[in-house]
Amino acid sequence: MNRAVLLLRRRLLLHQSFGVRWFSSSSTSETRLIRNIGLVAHIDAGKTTTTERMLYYSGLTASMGEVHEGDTVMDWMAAERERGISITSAAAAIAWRRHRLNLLDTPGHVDFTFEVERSLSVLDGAIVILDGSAGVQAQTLKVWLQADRYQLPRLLYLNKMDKAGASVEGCLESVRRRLSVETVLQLQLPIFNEEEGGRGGGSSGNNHQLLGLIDLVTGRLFQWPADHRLSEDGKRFNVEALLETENGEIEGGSKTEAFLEPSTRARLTERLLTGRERLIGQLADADEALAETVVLSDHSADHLAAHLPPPTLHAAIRRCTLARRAVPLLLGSSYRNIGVQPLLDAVVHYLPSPLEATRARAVREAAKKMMAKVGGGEEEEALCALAFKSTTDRRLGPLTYLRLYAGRLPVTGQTSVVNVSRGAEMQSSSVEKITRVYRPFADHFADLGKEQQQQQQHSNSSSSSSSFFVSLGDIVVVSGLNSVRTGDTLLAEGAVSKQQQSSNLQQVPFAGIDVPEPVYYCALEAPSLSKMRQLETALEQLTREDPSFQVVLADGEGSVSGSKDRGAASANQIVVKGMGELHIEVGGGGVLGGNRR
Ligand SMILES: Nc1nc2c(ncn2[C@@H]2O[C@H](COP(=O)(O)OP(=O)(O)OP(=O)(O)O)[C@@H](O)[C@H]2O)c(=O)[nH]1
Ligand SMILES: [Mg+2]
Repeated sequence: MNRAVLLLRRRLLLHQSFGVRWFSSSSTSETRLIRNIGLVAHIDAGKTTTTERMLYYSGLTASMGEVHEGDTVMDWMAAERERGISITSAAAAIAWRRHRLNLLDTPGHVDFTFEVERSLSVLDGAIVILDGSAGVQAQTLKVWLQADRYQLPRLLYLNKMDKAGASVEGCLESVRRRLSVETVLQLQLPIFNEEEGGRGGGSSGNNHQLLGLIDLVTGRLFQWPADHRLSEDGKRFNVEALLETENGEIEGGSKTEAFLEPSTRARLTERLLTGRERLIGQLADADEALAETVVLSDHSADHLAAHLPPPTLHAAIRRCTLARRAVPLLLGSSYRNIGVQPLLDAVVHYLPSPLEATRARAVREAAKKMMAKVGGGEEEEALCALAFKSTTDRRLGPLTYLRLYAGRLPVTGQTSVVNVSRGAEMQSSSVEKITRVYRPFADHFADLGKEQQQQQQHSNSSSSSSSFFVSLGDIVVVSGLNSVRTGDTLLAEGAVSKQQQSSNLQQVPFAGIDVPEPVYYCALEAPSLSKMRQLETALEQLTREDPSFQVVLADGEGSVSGSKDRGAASANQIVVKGMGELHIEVGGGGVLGGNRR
């Protein structure tokens, strides 16, 4: 392991209790506290930069990674660091406000669209990031439509608000026009230095320096000190309440007493009230319960803007977001460390738990119905999981990423599962054993079974190890499933009768991932026949890990492994299909190096 990787490891603060404190025998109480969220956007909008801040502010990392420094946790592959772009979706779990956020940082480049697709297929909500100076771009539209297909509630985050050309109005206009979103709920106003009058900010002579945000829901101003040492890289910021409303706790706020000049305070409060009045009007149009509150209140719009309590607005925004009647919009500059904590708060407040997500609920119901039909006689709700990614870790071997749609998964012992998508194909048996369960942190995996045993030894607990489970709705990585491929559905062995295990079962409705058709082809030639087998094995692994990468023999026959009977002229030729030149180049990596023509 090289020095840079060791340093990176040190930055990751995987304290032992992180995973274990989430287990219990209750199947749904933890599920309510889970948010499975993807960051999706056009290339370079700032997904990885934002995710790095999320890891840091949640306490998972001791320092922040930067894409241009090549030291991020999420862009961990050598090719990602060299090129400064994300190539695979990286997963990491963080704790925020007593919730667990399973984050998937997806790539924005069009060639890696399958990474977005497989991520969205298992998520319950998304943060769509825009470059505040560019608005909606080609790939923004693409990921938006993908999220529509999976019925995902989402937040919009206008990043890069520090750039000179950034404009909230311009972005709002392009969101309405290009994404056809009727109701965008702007929840914050940006504060730039030309209007700043407090003592906490700095002045650089640059007229477009983003200093902070006004939160229209809670009526507070958040201001980040310009000196990043004072702000501990954005961890600490000043908070001033502009309205006399009941507010909840503030995560990361360091100073809550008044720090603004009276005239600045009056001007910002005026802006807040105008924004709040507009927000309440939009919510009253989109949400019946809030409309009723407004109608019954007997107060003027001005009065309501100043006095409507934040929890009433929170609840209305949440209802509208979950029902996909509206999309909340937040602002910031992740690179300048401004706005990420309020974005995390918004994830907890407005995006659904697995119990509330439309698609996840439908899959769970369908899985329960299917298990009732093929019944192995399990009384409790049995495990149903979707495999959405396979990878090979140098240390741990083949790993499978799972999203649990029904039941729960023990973290110790072995769990036998039936691969219902591949029952007929698998010659010996469709049953495989999950041997270990991990929580992913990009390319690092925390063994939950080991953590649980250590914790038990520590506390001298007498409770049986089998009472620790990964909850319904969670996302984990497991080992032991060597035949499982992306998109396969797994059911607990006990939920499927012996007879049914060897027959061809149907997929659980809604669980599955669409693989896009390849659009770019290239021919490969092994340098010699003896190298051919090596090349085929490497390509086999590649297609298993990335199904949008296909391999066809030059004579047009089937898969790599079916390559026996070829004419002498094409004996060492293979056609590789992918989503674009970059996909083939990085997907092949060392495997294809120099062989492309
Ligand atoms: N000025 C400014 N630059 C930013 C901001 N956020 C990110 N960047 C820069 O934008 C570039 C791209 O950032 P990334 O975080 O890699 O973007 P991404 O969306 O993850 O990119 P892909 O994964 O490759 O699609 C980097 O150079 C960042 O430093 C911001 O708020 N302001
Ligand atoms: Mg990225």
